[in-house]
Amino acid sequence: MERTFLAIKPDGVQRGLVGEIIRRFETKGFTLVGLKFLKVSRELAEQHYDVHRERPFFAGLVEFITSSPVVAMVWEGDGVVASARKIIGATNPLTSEPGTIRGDFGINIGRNLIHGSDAPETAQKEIALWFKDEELVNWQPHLTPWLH
Ligand code: FUP
Repeated sequence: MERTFLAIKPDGVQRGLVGEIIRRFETKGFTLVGLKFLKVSRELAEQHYDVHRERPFFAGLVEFITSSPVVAMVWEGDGVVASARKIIGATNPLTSEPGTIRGDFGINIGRNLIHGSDAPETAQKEIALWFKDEELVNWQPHLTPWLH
């Protein structure tokens, strides 16, 4: 079953949007298999955003993501990587559609509330970076037959 990595960023936590954001994935029908609340180390932040290392916004991005706690999660379900990206919305909240998390709650590209893996291969790397195997729970909700 496909899995994706999602992280509610410091702005989402500070603004009290943790419940609202989790609700959207839960009510869609995806399954939560990993969840933790943590202050991100500089090392983890730099590894997570390694592809952006040469970009002008890299230092500010690392500063921001390490500034205050985040909620790191792994969600499971058919097509969850692409579907979660749709639920999250476009990178710049000013252009993301209303109805998406960023479209409903954000205005600033540097404060866009949540991260979601952009492809299944990236998801696997990010899950391995943020979670140990034993922190992930293999289970199926009893509701699953009603969703398929
Ligand atoms: P996304 O996959 O939608 O989170 O977006 P990217 O991987 O392209 O960017 C990662 C993070 O870098 C964004 F969430 C916000 C930040 N960013 C900026 O601050 N400025 C930019 O011009 C682009 C991205």
